[in-house]
Amino acid sequence: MSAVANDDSRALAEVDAVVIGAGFAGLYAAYKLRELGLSHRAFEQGSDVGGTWYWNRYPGASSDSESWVYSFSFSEELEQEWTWSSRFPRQPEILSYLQHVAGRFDLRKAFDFNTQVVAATYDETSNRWQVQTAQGETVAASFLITAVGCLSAAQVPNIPGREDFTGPWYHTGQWPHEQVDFRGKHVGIIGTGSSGIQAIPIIAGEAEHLTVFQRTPNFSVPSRNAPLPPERVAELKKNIKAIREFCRWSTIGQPYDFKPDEALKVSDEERQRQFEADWEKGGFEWMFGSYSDLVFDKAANDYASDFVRDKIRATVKNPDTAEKLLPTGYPIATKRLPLDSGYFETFNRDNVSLVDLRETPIEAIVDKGVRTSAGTHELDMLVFATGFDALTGPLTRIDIRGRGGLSLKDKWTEGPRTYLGVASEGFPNMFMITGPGSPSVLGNMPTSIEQHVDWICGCITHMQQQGVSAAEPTSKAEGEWGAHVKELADDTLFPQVDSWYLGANIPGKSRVFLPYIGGFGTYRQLCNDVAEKGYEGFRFF
Ligand code: NA7
Repeated sequence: MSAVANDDSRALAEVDAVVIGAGFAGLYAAYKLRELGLSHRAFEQGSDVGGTWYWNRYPGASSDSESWVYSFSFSEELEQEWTWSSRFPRQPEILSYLQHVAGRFDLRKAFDFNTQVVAATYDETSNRWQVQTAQGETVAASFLITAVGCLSAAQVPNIPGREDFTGPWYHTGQWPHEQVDFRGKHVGIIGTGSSGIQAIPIIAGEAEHLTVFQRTPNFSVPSRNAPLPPERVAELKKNIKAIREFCRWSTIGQPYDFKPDEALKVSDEERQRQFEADWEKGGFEWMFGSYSDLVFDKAANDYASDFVRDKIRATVKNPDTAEKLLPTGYPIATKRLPLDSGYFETFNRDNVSLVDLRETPIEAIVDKGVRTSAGTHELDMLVFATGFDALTGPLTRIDIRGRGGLSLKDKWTEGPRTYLGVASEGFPNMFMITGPGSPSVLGNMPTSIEQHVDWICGCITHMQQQGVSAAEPTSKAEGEWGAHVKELADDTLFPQVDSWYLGANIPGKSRVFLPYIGGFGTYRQLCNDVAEKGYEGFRFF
């Protein structure tokens, strides 16, 4: 490894590390690699930094984590100088933040933008990754660090006739940079996950008419987003160190955690009082700062599910529409719980109609709209809020080949196999930031990302100290980790519903619970223990 990072590593054909992606993960990886004195190059498909927040520019796009923790903690100066305007930051503000970070720490110089990595092949004789870009360059690197995001492979469903639609259409995860003007238009939106639920109220406020095509009714909790007054900002900045430390060891990386009480052990009155009080606070805390049995016990979860269903009935004026919007048949939060700003209220507007696809399925997209079994809904524009090939998709769409030409995609046919969600047997020196098998999407992403990058850099430092050039998890460690991830998920209610957590939204994808659900703090401790034992579970050569 080179002792000193090259100041202008952009020109190098051989570096210590290649990073893929310029979101939170790629930026922090580039920062840390430079700190370690490792030469590196980084590639990003977009024209600038931002990752998720570069691509997801749809109206209403917002983080569901509170702004003061949806940010980096590695620099106290950064924490103190940046001021968030609201509780839940919106896409433009997060993008500005990441642009600020890139500028402040001079991180852009590591990146080639508008450059897509299409393949990475491990060369066993040189212990080097050969990383190929669509632009025709090949770079050799000792380490391959993927910072490709968990929700970056957009999924446009293969509905017959999609190409026949004559109006403009968009996927929320690949939104154009220029403003999309919905005024005077009849707009259709397919999908009522987090993205749809954020976008629908805003589009409804602009469009002549909005038709919402709903396949599975979703639970949603009010975000109660609001501007942050200066005194609150000052208080947060004063206490930020303690807040961050709490997040690091909490269940979902957030500044709150499950209560010690159980929903099944308190009286009906107490439970109702608590649900109501938390509902007024808004945010994920309603669920994940609530009773500790909600995600484990169906009867406990039923109380929470019933509470939200009652709220929907009380909000939506038309009883038929309310009935169609009611999520039934699965426990709340087992599909990713959205936060909303007036989602259910939107269905009280005269210019919004709801199509229940369980009653009248889509048959085809036609030139002028969407045809269901009940007839054609004429549309000028169509929005796909149809989600992503989560966690594995961003990795398997790159042709990654490890020892003996083993393809990652082939290895993961029956579901991803990783050790700690950070490495995979057969792929030496490939480190995945928030890969499948790590907590990742089950909480606050920047908390997960910083922990992973720090841990990966710790492992690389260990290798330098030991004078070894390659690290790879053992088959035993990987097998045990996979079994542990599955066992933890099976103890919860999560596997009871088809969701992207299980890959169930992608035709043909194996049904495997993808993230580690044992909690951010527990996972952090496990990773620390592995490191303390000389990176137990890895073989070095
Ligand atoms: P999600 O949560 O995967 O939601 C996708 C939505 O699109 C969901 O309502 C799906 O219904 C619906 N969908 C998908 N394919 C179809 C077809 N073919 N026909 C009709 N409806 C369809 O994606 P989001 O972008 O909202 O959120 C992803 C994450 O990004 C989010 O959770 C945050 O972590 C950030 P289904 O439920 O499958 O019946």
